[in-house]
Amino acid sequence: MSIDTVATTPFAGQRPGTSGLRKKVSEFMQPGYLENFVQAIFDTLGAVHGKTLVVGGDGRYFNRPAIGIIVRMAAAHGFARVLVGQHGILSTPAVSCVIRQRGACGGLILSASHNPGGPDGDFGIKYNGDNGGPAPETFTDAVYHATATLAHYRISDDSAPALATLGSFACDGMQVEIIDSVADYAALMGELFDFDAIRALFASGFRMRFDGMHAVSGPYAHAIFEGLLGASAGTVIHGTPLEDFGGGHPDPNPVCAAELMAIMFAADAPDVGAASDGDADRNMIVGRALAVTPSDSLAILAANATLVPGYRAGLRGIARSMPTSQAADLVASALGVPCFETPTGWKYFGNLLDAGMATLCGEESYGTGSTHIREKDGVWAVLFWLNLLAVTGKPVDTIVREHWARFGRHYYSRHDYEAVASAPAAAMMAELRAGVAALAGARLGDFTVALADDFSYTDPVDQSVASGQGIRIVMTDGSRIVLRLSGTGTEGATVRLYLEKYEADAARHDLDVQQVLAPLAAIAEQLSGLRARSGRSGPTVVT
Ligand code: G16
Repeated sequence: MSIDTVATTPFAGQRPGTSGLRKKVSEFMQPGYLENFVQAIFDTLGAVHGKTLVVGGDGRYFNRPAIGIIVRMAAAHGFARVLVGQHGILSTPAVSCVIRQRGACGGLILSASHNPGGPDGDFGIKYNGDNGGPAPETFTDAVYHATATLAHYRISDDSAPALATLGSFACDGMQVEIIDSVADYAALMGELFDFDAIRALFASGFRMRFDGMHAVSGPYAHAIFEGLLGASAGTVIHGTPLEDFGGGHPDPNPVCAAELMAIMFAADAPDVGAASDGDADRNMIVGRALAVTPSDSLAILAANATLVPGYRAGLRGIARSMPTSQAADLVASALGVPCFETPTGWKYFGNLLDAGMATLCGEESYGTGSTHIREKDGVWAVLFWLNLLAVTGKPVDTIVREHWARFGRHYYSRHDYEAVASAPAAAMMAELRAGVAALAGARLGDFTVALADDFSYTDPVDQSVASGQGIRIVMTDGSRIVLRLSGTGTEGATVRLYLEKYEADAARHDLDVQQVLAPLAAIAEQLSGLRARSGRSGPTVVT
């Protein structure tokens, strides 16, 4: 066998976004495109001799060929061992878990998360480091710079092993171990949660519907919920990963998981509904006729964490992304622990978790996680809720309403303007940025602006600064308007508008969310001209 050094030229735009490099499949499948990006990662890593790399993906179209290329490139670069999920399947949280448990130097995750798949859909790749978490911006910036000057990539001419059979194989002298996709992860879940209590809950007739959305959570959900915990067959729907996710959009929110919502709002609804996304790091929790917002879910898990074995010792702190509602802040203050506000992107939680400054993290974009790994974790969040339901004996909506009664309710919604033209979106953000500071103290409708800025974050661990992270207009009553551009889209620009209003009075906790937030939406429109500039009469998705 020999190692080929293949001449190549740089591809423009290989800059990782909020979570790795995401592009259309057609772009990724151009000869040399994936190879260049992987070469840039390996160049940035430096010496890898004797090290172990984890590789797996969410099963989307191009997952398996991509793994073959990566294995052959890893062999050419001197890795001692590559661990690959059987059939190429590893959820994002499972990769994080395997990296940590097996002492790997890092992992490559092949996923575009909730973005649609199939030949006309999206593909993505991201590198996670030895703590199991997404590489920090310093690393992804270095990778991007490396892509701009690449002249060659190195690849073995040996063939990569088939991915179907568990066991140890060789590729050009490098060991390739095909591992069970679920086992390490399921064992970790068994250490964190009271599986006996959850088993007893299901045995008592408790019913759940979990929607795998034909993405990667299916095998984990089948093995853990129906296998280990005894939930009845049929609990998991759409549980087989498909290359195109069955034509769906595997994003666990009330819009994309409409089938689950219909089940949970029907007269004979199960006790709890849940869904997870393409790579199984997101989650949505739905009670009977009540979808729990991700921001509330984080706050509720934090407030009740000591009921769960893995968190009995209490929390060191909570972290949330800036656009996520401030519900968790009130819990942190009641617990007497810090609440950190980071930019959007799970990578910003890594340092806080590594330093033991935060125990739970969460984001408005249906992501929740903890110190157990360094990624957000969809199945973990569902197990956390199941554990709470089992030990409190209360239904989901009672837990949520009791939480609001104690802490107040943060009415919250995100309005997405997807795939709008990039230039007017960028111009709108630039104008907002230029004018935002002048808004401080202004009277806007019934509100007075307390703070207005373009959010900037100084990491308390390494003092690195991330600026330009979103326009934030905070009112004196705590209400907020946030505007930022998505970093995960693959078509034009996606503008996200986040609206939040706090209501302490329990008599006012059952109002219509959009009506409560309408005055803030009107102010946002007046300040940004978003509808006119995007050429849209309203948002494409409201969650
Ligand atoms: C990624 C990031 C999250 C972020 C989300 C949305 O999630 O890991 O931190 O909240 O994208 O980002 P944006 O608003 O920039 O589109 P995932 O599940 O897509 O990997």
